[in-house]
Amino acid sequence: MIHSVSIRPFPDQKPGTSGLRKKVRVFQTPHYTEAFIQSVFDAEPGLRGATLILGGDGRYLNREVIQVALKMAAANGVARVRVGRGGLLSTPAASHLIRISGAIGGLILSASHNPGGPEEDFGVKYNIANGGPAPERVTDAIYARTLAIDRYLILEVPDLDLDRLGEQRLGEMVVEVVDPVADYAALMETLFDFRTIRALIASGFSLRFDAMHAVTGPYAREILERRLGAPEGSVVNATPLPDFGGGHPDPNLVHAHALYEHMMGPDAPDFGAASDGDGDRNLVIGRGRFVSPSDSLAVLAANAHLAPGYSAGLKGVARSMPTSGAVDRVARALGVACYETPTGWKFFGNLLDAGRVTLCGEESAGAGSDHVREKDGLWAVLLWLNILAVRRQPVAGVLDEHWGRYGRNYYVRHDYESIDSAAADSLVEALRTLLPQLPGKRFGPLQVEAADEFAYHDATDGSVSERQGLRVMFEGGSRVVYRLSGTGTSGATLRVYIERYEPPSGNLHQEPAEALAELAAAADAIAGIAAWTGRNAPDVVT
Ligand code: VG1
Ligand code: CO
Repeated sequence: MIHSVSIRPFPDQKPGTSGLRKKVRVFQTPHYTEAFIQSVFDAEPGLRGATLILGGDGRYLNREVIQVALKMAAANGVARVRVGRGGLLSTPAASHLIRISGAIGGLILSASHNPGGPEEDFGVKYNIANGGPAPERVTDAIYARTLAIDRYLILEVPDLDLDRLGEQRLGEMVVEVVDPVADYAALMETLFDFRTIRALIASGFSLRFDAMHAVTGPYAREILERRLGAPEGSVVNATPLPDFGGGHPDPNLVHAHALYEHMMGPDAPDFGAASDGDGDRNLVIGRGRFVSPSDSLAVLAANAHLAPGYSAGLKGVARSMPTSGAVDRVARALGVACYETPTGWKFFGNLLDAGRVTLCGEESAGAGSDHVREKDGLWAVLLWLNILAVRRQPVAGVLDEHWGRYGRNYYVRHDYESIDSAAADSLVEALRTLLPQLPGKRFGPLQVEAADEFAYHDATDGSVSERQGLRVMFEGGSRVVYRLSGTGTSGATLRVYIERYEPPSGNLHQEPAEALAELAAAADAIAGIAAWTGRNAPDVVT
């Protein structure tokens, strides 16, 4: 029995950097979740009769919203939904399933690195038929629909059994519960030389993968432990929990601190890695050596040809604007194009679809390739392992050689979290006004060369995305970038990205905080961070 439920629109359902993210309590407001899902369905013209992919990162509310989405999909004429067992699918696995199923798209229930639980965050992302996050043209249409919606459609039926593999019916619609790991693991086997990685591990190479109680646990156990032979227990925090064990599943030096400590300690394994809530990010730490995500992207680009899936070389690379220029130097050496896009994976999709780039990445610990249309945490870990297995060098050695050839882009990101939204907007507005006056000004020993606001012109479809970050470039190639986060759920988060290049002949082994101290001081002086936010130090430094 299809019910049409009358509702009034919610004014706050504008998707951010990566879908709609709100407190669980907000999603629990009567009809709130349904209103957003119906808006997605209404904005997708090809939905009726199509296949849809559905899954989430297992956080609090995941199972409930999966049931709602299934009943709404049935009421909206979807022919088939492929849903991960237990309602689980990592973001890259969902992207892959969309592509191999010929699906019209997929709903991914995740707030990624944001914490989970009844008082924490939930999120809904929509990915389109290429497997990638909905581009702005689609998220704009979804948002417009949320402002006008007056009803949603839902089938009145009992809940489905999400834990039984195979097909069930929901009205006219077929629901297929699939193994969330199988297709993804098979894809990884086509890209990487599992035999060589297995031999490396068999020779005593040790690793630790911290799944942070999030969705990647089952994937990492299947691939790293079962297929590649890492001893049981190499994957820690491997069971997805609704509240991620109380932590933030954000793979950085702050929230993955336990892994960092372990990797710097006397019993460190050769290789350490962590992933985020929905499995699309990766953090890589060698024994005694942290790899900044921007450096990781550059190393992967420089060495990708060592893995079978990339032996033909790279067509090009892309990075988000705030990501360091380390990968640009590799692209130059390889003689391939390097694109600079706004923050968020949705901007890479067109470049990947057009065959212009093979590899992409972000400073926030996201890297990926044209194998799916999302960033992919385990993929990056496997590419690292494949590279190490071929080169038979420790992570630190690979990084030292890389810097010795390309130089080092010292890099740090300062996050000021949960600041007052009005103060954050004022800071940005004031800085925007100041930009034209900055060139020529001195801040300590640093002289500003140029300053602008980044706008992206998509070379494949001509679309333009304005206001994607404020940039201040200094003489000598250093820079500071400011932007407001689009994934937070309370107040505003100011991100300040700080970068300085050191040539191969320079000092390549400074502490980043030291190497960037003058720039960080300039970053504060230019934007008046302390004055606007009342904060004297960032909350999170990564
Ligand atoms: C953050 C990161 C960005 C990433 C986005 C989604 O966005 O900075 O690089 O693409 O999260 O990643 P923002 O707007 O807060 O800076 V995920 O793993 O949360 O889906
Ligand atoms: Co994520």
